[in-house]
Amino acid sequence: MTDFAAIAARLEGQAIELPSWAFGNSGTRFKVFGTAGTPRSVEEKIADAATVHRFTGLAPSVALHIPWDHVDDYGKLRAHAADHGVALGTINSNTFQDDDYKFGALTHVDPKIRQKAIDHHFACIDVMDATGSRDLKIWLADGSNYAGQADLRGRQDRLAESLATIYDRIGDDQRLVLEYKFFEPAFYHTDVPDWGTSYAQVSALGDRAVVCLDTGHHAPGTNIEFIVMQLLRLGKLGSFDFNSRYYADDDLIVGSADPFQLFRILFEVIRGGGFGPDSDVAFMLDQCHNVEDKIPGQIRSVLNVQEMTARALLVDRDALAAAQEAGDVLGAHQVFMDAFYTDVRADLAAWREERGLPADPMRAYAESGYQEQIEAERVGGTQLSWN
Ligand code: PSV
Ligand code: MN
Repeated sequence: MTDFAAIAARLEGQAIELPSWAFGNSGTRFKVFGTAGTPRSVEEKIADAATVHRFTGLAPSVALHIPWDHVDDYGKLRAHAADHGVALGTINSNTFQDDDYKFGALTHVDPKIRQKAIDHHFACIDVMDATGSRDLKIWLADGSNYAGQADLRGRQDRLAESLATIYDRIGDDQRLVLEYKFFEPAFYHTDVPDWGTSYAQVSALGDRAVVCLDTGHHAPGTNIEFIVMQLLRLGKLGSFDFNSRYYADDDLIVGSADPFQLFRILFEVIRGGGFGPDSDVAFMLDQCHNVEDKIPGQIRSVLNVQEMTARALLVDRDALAAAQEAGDVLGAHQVFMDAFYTDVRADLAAWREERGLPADPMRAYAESGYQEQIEAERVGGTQLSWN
C-alpha cells in the first residue's frame, strides 16, 4: 500500500515537451546509424511525437529546431500538429552550424556576424508567431579553445547587447530562455557556461527572460537540485532540458543513468512551486536515441519523469520539515528515502487505465503495429538526422 491516492490528482495535466530531433537519426562523431522508419520530414517527426502522446497522455507538444525543422508554411505545420493532437512548442535557435559562427555568433567581434545571428533569432520569433509558441530557447555554441584566444569580458558585453536586441522583439506572451553549458563545442571557455551567467544575463533583460537548465550541462558531481532550488527561489527557472549522462552531455534517456538524481531534482521542483497548473516552468526532453528505437525511447523517457514525479510527490513534507527542524538527520533522510524507494508502477498503471490510457504504454506501443507500419511506409527519401 502506498499513499498514491493522495497524490494521484496532482499528476493530472503533467506535460513534457518532446524534441523533434529525438525522432531523427543521431549518433556520435564516429557514426550515425540509420534505422528503419526514421522520419523523412518534419511532418513525420510530428506524427511520431503525437504517437508518444497518444500512448502516454504526457507529451502534448513538440519543440522545433530552426533551421533543422524549417518549412515554408508554419501555419500549415501548426495545423498538421493539431490534426495529430499535439501543439508546436519551444522554438530552438541554431547558430552553431554556419562557417560564419566559427568564432562566435551573438558574441562575435564582427558586428555583421552578430547581426546575422540576431536576424536568425528575429526569424525564429516570426516562426513562434506563426506556430503559437511561447518560448524562444537560445543555446549558444560560442566560446574559445585556448587561453588568451578571446577577450572574455568583451564577449560577455557583446552577448548582453545582442540578447537585449532580441529580447526587444519578444512578444508580451513570449519568453526568451537562455540555456547554459560548461563545455562543448568549445573546450577552454563557453560564453554561457553556468546558471549564474545565464541568470545574470537574463536578469538584465527583464521578466520574460528566464534560464533553461539542461541536466546534461554540468560538471560531474554538480548538485543540480541545488541550482533548481536557487533558480526557483529567484523566479528565474524557465525550463528544463531533461536527459541523463554518465560522462558528458550524453543525452541518454532521462532517469536511466541516475534515477535518484531525477527524484532529487523533481523534489526541489515541487518544493519550489515549479510543478502544477500555477507554474510556468516548462519540462522538455533534450535527448538522442543512437542505438535504441526512438519512439519507445521517448515513451520510456516521459514515463520515467512521471514515475519520479509521483515518487517525489510522495515525500511526507510535514514529517520531513519536523525532522529537519528537530535536527533529526537520519530521520529526515529516511523520510526522503522512503518516498524514493516507493514503487509506484502498479498505481500508475491503474491511474492510466482510469483515464483511458494503456496501463503499459511500452507494451501497447509494441503491440500497436505503428512501428511496423512506419518501417513499411517510410521507404525512399532521405532519413532525417539530428541536424
Ligand atoms: C546543446 O548541447 C543542446 O543541449 C541545446 O539544447 C541544443 O539546442 C540541443 O542540444 C540540440 O543540439
Ligand atoms: Mn539542451
